[in-house]
Amino acid sequence: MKVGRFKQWAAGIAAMALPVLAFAQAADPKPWQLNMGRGVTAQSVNAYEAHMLALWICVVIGILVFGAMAVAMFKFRHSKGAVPDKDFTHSTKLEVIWTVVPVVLLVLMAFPATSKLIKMYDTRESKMTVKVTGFQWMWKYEYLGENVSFTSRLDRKSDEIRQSGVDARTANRPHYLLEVDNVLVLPTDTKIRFVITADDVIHAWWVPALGWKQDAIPGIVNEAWTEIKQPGIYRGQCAELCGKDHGFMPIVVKAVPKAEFQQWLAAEKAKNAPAAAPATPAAAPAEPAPAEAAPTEATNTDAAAAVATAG
Ligand SMILES: [Cu+2]
Repeated sequence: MKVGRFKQWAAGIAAMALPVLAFAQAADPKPWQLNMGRGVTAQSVNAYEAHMLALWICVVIGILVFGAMAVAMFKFRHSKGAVPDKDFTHSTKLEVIWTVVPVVLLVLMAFPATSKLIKMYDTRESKMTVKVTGFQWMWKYEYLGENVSFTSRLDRKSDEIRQSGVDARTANRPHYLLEVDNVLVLPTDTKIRFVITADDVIHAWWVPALGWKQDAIPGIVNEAWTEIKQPGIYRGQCAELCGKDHGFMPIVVKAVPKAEFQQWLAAEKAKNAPAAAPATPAAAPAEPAPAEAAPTEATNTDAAAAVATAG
């Protein structure tokens, strides 16, 4: 009987602990993911480690407190002949302990958290700057000093599905509402500074795999930085309730090795520099030529220009 009950408890505790133990999360959040993701930047790993430190401290405190409660409830109960101590009022020693221990724990957690936060806001020695501007309801990206800029908005297919009224789960769109027409291409292993603002209302630029979110506020320029360690596609969303289409201004970052980024940038510059004016309205849907430089996402400026002129 006793063993059976212990097994039940053990199974329950194991079930609660399992999601916590599932550390190695992928870069992008997954449906039903319970723990925070590790991300792909030093900052996201810092945040993850601070979170895990606090989590494990909470787990230990939880076990001690609930364990003490369980012992008190099961061992010292009326049916076992326990008699309440009617003279007990307080214990100075205990009160000192349960004041000092939490203070010490908080101070211990504050030291690593503060040094991580200071690093997070240090944008010095960045190698390039991207200006991010939030609009209702899209993002504009400018590679400062490079003469490359474009807008990035919800992909047409997601937009069609959401406006068609069909159940999106039946529409077979893998990254429904998390796909854009023009992705933000960034180099890996490069400290990139972001200056972030907005044109109309407050938005917030958030890609979980990068480890931070930053408000985009009209009239104010906020700063952030990133250094992406591994190539890949990382998705995010506007994280500030910014109007009726707040849920439809996703962010897609494509991190590529430095050399590939330079090729992409050169191709973008070449597109922007000569004779950009007459080509824009009709060029977007057809776009035959520029496929060789960066096969997947080479459509950036054409579509961007079309979007810019349309909206
Ligand atoms: Cu927004």
